[in-house]
Amino acid sequence: MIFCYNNYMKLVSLESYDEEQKIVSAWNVNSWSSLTDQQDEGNWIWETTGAPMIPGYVNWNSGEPSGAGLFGEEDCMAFPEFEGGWNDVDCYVEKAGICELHP
Ligand SMILES: [Ca+2]
Ligand SMILES: [Ca+2]
Ligand SMILES: [Ca+2]
Repeated sequence: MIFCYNNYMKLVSLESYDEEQKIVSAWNVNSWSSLTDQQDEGNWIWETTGAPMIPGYVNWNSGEPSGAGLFGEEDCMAFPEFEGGWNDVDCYVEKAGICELHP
């Protein structure tokens, strides 16, 4: 997300339940994260850190990631959605983006 890069930050990566809860309670907004499987469908990577999702913290809603976009494969992860966890969504949808400082 351009806004983040312009401010020396990157789109948020969630390393733990604790981190996610702090972010959700601070901003209470449906936001993009840096988790994406755009490069390789089904292979989720935190783009900001380059870390693969597995092994690591995972909080998908039940039935997600569904890869069920009308015009795409839902390659970007947004949170919190529906049950409060993660959902894969088509990347062109407009949402807020929470940035994280990565010096
Ligand atoms: Ca983080
Ligand atoms: Ca996908
Ligand atoms: Ca989905």
